[in-house]
Amino acid sequence: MAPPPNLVELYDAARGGHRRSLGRLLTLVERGGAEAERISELAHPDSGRAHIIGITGAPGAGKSTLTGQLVAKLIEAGKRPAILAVDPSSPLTGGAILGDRIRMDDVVGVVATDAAAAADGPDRTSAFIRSMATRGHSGGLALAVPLAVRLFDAVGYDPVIIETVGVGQVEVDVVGAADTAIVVVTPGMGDAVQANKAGLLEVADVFVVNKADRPGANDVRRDLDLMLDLSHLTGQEAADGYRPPILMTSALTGVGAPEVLEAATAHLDHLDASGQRTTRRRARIRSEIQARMEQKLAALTEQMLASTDGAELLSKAEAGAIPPTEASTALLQRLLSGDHSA
Ligand SMILES: Nc1nc2c(ncn2[C@@H]2O[C@H](COP(=O)(O)OP(=O)(O)OP(=O)(O)O)[C@@H](O)[C@H]2O)c(=O)[nH]1
Ligand SMILES: [Mg+2]
Repeated sequence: MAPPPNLVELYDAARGGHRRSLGRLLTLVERGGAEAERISELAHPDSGRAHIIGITGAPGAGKSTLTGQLVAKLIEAGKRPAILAVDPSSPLTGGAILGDRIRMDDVVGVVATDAAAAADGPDRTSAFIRSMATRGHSGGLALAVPLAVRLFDAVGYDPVIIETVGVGQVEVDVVGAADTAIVVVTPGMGDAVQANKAGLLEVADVFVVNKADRPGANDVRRDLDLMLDLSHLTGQEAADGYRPPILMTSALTGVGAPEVLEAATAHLDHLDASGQRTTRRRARIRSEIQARMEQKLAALTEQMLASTDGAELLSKAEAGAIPPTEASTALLQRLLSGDHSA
């Protein structure tokens, strides 16, 4: 076995701009467990600065293409963005990540992810693009994404952009927990209505109607505007009167991308001015703690059921000698008293 990586050295190197070290840390973050927790401790004092931007929308809406354009503009502006592309880990879409990378790299040009990572030297000028698979762990995404974001932030990337497909609660939550949530819709197929159904309307801070080069883009814009009017009427719009802007883009050519960045920055200014940036950060911390506790409790439950005591109570209940309620209460009591090792 290879010796365990020295996390302090890796972290210091990553802070110094060493891409490969950051890549190794991210792999450990993705894996979870004690090393991920140690990385969390190391990153803690240095994080809390970056603008966290979530980008979501239906499959194929152009999220990656748009992200590539945003990244190119950010680099031009002297920024150092990190991109976390969350792969829903479905066998159907698993192959899309490579495509994502290629498309982003096409736009970003020299910022080739793996090539730059392999170049091994310090790098303080380009973007870091990482895709993260969730590997079927329902809790994996909820734990690894927030830690990866904190790590990017701690080693000096800003903004940190998270791309997720807007299907499924966890994905929507991840983006909703960002400082600025960008929801991408496209012309056709009642996309605005779909976004509404997926719960994306409520989390959106900025709307992007991408593929504006296609017919129907103005219809989507109007639909979104109407829905925002309605949510205003029903009291859903934020009490501070912030209304998410609706921007038109054509990500293939980059038309509209600078305006998206301006809107994201304006939204961050609004959060700072209204004190809501703190509120969002608190909500993120709370939900990460909750996710971590739930995951540990689930693991302890498994451990308890596999223990001698657990197996005994389990087989009693299975044989009908005691009801499942009694078995679960007894096991929980033992778990909470810390007695789950046997
Ligand atoms: N016409 C047109 N096509 C676009 C535009 N933006 C993206 N596309 C195309 O739409 C397809 C999907 O783009 P992606 O950027 O991969 O979309 P995505 O939302 O990241 O897709 P997933 O990550 O697979 O959900 C690609 O073929 C793009 O070239 C646009 O503004 N106009
Ligand atoms: Mg994509």
